[in-house]
Amino acid sequence: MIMKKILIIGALGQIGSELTMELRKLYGGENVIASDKRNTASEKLLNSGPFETVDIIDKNSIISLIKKYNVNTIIDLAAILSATGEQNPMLAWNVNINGLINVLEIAREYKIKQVLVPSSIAVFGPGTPTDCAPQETVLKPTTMYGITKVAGELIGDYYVKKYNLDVRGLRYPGIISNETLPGGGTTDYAVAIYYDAVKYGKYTCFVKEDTRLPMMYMPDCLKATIDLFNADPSKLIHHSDFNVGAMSFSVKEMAENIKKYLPNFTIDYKPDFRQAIADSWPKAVDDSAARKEWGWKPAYDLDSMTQDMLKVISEKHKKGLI
Ligand code: NAD
Ligand code: AKB
Repeated sequence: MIMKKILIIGALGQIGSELTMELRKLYGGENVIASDKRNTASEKLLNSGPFETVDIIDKNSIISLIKKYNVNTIIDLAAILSATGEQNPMLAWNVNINGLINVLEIAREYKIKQVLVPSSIAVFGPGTPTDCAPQETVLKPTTMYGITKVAGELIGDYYVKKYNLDVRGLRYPGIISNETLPGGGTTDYAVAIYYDAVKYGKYTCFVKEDTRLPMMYMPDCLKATIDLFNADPSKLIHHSDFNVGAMSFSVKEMAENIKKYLPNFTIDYKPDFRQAIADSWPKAVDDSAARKEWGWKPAYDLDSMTQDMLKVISEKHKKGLI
């Protein structure tokens, strides 16, 4: 078996900062090259393996890393998320689509073995059943971010069929974590609520209390990503577009769950432009294809996630880190 030499682009983001460390544990620090447009890598990341600055729009900057490190696997996490994407739609198109095309073309030209690129519940929109989005359904998103994610899935599957390139992707729900803050998405409220609950005992939410979306805790996100990454290719019917679910709750249910552990916690609501984005996404997803094709099974529910989030964030707060 050939040893994986993985290049992660967008490694300093919410998911990349944790996925990089997890993959370094599995494959060795020197075999996981972290890269990002920013050069603000943490000590932990810098001390555990290589870090390089790269702009996904600049194809040559990626090629030089492929050659320097003999890369055979690329994970593309560089993206402009839904809320920032609505402020700057052309930037979202450029990074999410032109960046991805650079990655796929390089993969084809340099005989890269595998490409992993996440999709999102943002591929859904009006016309998708709202209670539980099926794997195969109407994909007519209303955000530029969602449009780039639908196009990204289609391009990924095109490279599978046309060039026999091994491209894989999952439609992540909102990811909740406590290492790196999320970067400009609509589901960011589900992270901010825990930080503000610990720091201030109150939170002002930018979506209404009955807003219900699919969510996932970071340990499950890492597990889903690595399980799909290592899944037996002969078992995969889908490639770039797996629905993956874990939990689904309203903001009110989240707040009540937090109150179980912080009884004085209060919340109020000031919905902004992100309400319309949240309203365009389904409340839950049907992930039976992921369960069947590569054995997907989440571990965390709302209560176990809340307990862990509050424990970790409270420790950080006591140490003056947040
Ligand atoms: P993030 O915004 O936290 O991180 C993205 C990273 O990409 C940042 O570190 C940023 O500096 C980097 N980047 C931006 N432009 C770049 C460029 N031109 N060149 C190189 N790097 C660049 O995002 P994330 O939450 O870690 O998301 C990672 C992937 O997962 C994205 O494809 C996103 O669409 C997808 N996703 C995330 C979530 C979530 O809730 N976090 C949900 C669904 C899908
Ligand atoms: C966002 O809210 O934009 C992301 C996502 C669900 O893709 N967290």
